[in-house]
Amino acid sequence: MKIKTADLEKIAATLEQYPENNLPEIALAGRSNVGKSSFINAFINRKNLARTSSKPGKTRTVNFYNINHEFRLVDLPGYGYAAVSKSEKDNWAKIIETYLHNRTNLYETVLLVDIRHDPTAQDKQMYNWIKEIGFTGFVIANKADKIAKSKHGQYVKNIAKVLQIEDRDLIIPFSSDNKINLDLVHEQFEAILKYGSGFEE
Ligand SMILES: Nc1nc2c(ncn2[C@@H]2O[C@H](COP(=O)(O)OP(=O)(O)O)[C@@H](O)[C@H]2O)c(=O)[nH]1
Ligand SMILES: [Mg+2]
Repeated sequence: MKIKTADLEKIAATLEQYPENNLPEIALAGRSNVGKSSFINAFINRKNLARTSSKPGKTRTVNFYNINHEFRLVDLPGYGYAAVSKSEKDNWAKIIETYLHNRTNLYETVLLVDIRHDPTAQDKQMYNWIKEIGFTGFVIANKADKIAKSKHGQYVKNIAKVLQIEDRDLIIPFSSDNKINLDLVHEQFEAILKYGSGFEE
């Protein structure tokens, strides 16, 4: 995939603020700090269009990145931030639910996890949600630079076990640091855009 243009098109706090649903979208879900913003930067080959942080963020917005005026990558608010109140967690769930359930131009929602760790209860919940809506269930196993390449298989196997994924090819080891499998991710996303929406028409 050739990235010609990439812009942060919209930061939306509510449904009314979403951009027009005129382009296909691929959304990224995952824990706060798992590397969603870094993934977007690596994907578009920019240092910091998407703002990254070493501290778990409290951003509660849906961020729309327009790529090539052809599709959007959508950065969903991260979860698992320990120090939030119940009402903030409910608010997070509402924001994600509103996006997932109303976006007819949403082609896939991809889950990012940390390759080194067992997916958390919230990862499992998010993944089940993604599958229930009817998406394929791609998983980006991020921060793969932190373990030896020879061990990627064994960590992928573990993630597959915890998330109950039969087809291990759905899980792609990835790193925004050393860009491992960036080509594969580009191909995968191209295929998603080509084969169309997971939404029931
Ligand atoms: N080593 C390594 N660090 C990463 C990777 N992706 C993200 N990080 C770091 O993890 C932290 C959180 O990243 P960020 O993209 O802001 O996560 P987000 O909260 O999911 O958007 C930052 O300090 C990043 O530099 C990766 O692939 N490898
Ligand atoms: Mg982020």
